[in-house]
Amino acid sequence: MSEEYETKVDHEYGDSDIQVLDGLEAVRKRPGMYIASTSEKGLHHLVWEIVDNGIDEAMAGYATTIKVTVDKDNVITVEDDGRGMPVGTNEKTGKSTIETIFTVLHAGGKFGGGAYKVSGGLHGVGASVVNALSEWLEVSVFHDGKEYKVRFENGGHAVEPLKVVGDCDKNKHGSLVRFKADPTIFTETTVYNYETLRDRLRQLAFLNKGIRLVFRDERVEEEEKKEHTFYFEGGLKQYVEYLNKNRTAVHPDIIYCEGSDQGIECEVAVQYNDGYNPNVYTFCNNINTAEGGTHEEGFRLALNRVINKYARENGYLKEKDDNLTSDDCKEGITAVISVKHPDPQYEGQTKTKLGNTEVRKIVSEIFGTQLERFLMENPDEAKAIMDKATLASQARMAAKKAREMTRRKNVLEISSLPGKLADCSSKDASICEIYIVEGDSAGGSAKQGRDSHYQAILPLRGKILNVEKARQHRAFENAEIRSMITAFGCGVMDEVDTSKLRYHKIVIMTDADVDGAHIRTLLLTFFYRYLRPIIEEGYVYIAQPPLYKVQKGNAVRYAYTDRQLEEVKKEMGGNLGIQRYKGLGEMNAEQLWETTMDPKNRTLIRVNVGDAEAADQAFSMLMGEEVEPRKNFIIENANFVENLDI
Ligand code: TSJ
Repeated sequence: MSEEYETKVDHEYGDSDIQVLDGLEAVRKRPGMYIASTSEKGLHHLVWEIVDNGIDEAMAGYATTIKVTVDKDNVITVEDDGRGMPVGTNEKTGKSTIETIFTVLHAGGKFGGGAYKVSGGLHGVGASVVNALSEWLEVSVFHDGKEYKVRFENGGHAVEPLKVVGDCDKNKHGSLVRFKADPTIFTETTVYNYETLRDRLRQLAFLNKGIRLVFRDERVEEEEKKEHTFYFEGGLKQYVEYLNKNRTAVHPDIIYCEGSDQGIECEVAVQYNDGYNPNVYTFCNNINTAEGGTHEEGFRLALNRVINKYARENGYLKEKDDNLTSDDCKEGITAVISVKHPDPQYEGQTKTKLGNTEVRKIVSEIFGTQLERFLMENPDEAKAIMDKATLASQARMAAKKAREMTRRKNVLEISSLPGKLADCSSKDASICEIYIVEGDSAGGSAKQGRDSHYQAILPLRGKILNVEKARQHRAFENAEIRSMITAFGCGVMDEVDTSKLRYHKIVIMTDADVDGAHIRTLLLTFFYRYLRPIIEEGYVYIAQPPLYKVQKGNAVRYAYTDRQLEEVKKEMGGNLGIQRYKGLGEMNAEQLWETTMDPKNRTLIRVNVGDAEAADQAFSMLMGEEVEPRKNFIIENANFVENLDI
């Protein structure tokens, strides 16, 4: 611990107080340099920064349980049952080790005794950053029947040195951190999101088998929702089971393997379902590597190699047949790959792509060997997988033939814009908007009402294809889908390049009824599956047309919710004419502009899918066949989109 500290701290000043002040003040001045942002996301970052330390202690084998509690006033408590942070004095600072860790930037970067510092990963900013950004923070250590405690206030300064504050059970041991995020830094919100905390803690439990994570939210009234314990002895195996719970598996047993090589741990779980899309989630040191990387490549290589080998040796592929492609092997797969690496290198646009080259071979060998054994030992399951991949291959080849025969251009090669598109005149994508409008009549009003300088309109006819239930070639044959891809201009699938996007706002504008909601979901599903970066990078919005028009004489007001209607009614007094809009088509061009398209008045909702797993769960539920979970989803997760006034 103190060695770590020595290598990191700059000794030039000699006066450690000044360094402390400088360090923490720098964090408070420019929080964006240390945490992702000061938005809701950054707020949750504080929790993960602290929780990671407890996970490290558990991964090192010293703690079994980590408990996270949110109080009514959004104070966070994180507690583990590990060894307890060292209560000694740090030689260099003359202060307690704990005070040093919480006040010196980077001093706590390598906490815990394990080989893998999850806190040294993507967001390893250290406990001192959390302290700097808290109104106050308290640390307790339970050890040898005593509670040691120190409290920080006022920009992260210890109120008094660490001291024994009382006795505790002599068998109790562990560390506890309690803090309140500083509302002058987190100006957007200091309210934690129940689902965000619960879902990430569940995910951490899946990723670290045998570690118990307890989530308690005192803000929740219902006792059964208040506390959740996540504990999975089966780890990733149970994760895949969870991910497939709303899907139909094509083989009962989950393929599960683990191993380690050169100090790198590797764990993989796989199960195929009857859908067409692959769902592959990869992690390094508990961090979701959304851009994939060498672990994902190793997995893909092994999957291809082993499936093709088995298919040839067991007569699923004849001598004359081509090999199954990577896409064939992945159709309908749900897979989670998790590696733990002592020195991860992250690359890519969002630094979520694992770069360590040795990982490719390690994952490929560990997974390949065990997949091969699984197929040999489970011929029934192997048959289900072979049938799945060979069918995918046949469908792919039939589609290719059909394309060649009609000489239809590949969707990626189409250059001319779709005829139905009323484009805008500006070519500056950063100000351009495209409205995807349901129906020709609403499309007509939108075309008339828009500001054609920067607003383009693309009317869609009827319902668009449910891509969750269709193979790729069917999607590319669909006229509505083709016109969206060409209009957006950013490519599709693996080739999406958002720098080529022609509009920085893609606005879905549908009726405020059940059909409208369905079309919206179909569109979002298509974006999610084929154009995911446009959602991830925040280019997709939902327009909010008014539900009511309230009139009194010449005065007209619009209401977007039932509550707003009540407010407007109160404000305007008696003798009102109230019209309920059933669809966009009932508004004339001017009204549509005023209420829904004019940046001065409109409310746009930015689509925010959080992490890929949550989004995928949402889509598979919304679009799947199981009705019950779908109902629950719609009731529980109204926060799938976030409100944004623009
Ligand atoms: F609980 C918690 F998550 F809030 C949290 C736990 C927060 C923080 C900032 C740290 C910890 C934490 C640290 N839990 N356990 C430890 N372990 C140590 O600091 C520790 C204990 C003993 C030894 C040793 O070598 O004897 C070494 C270390 C690093």
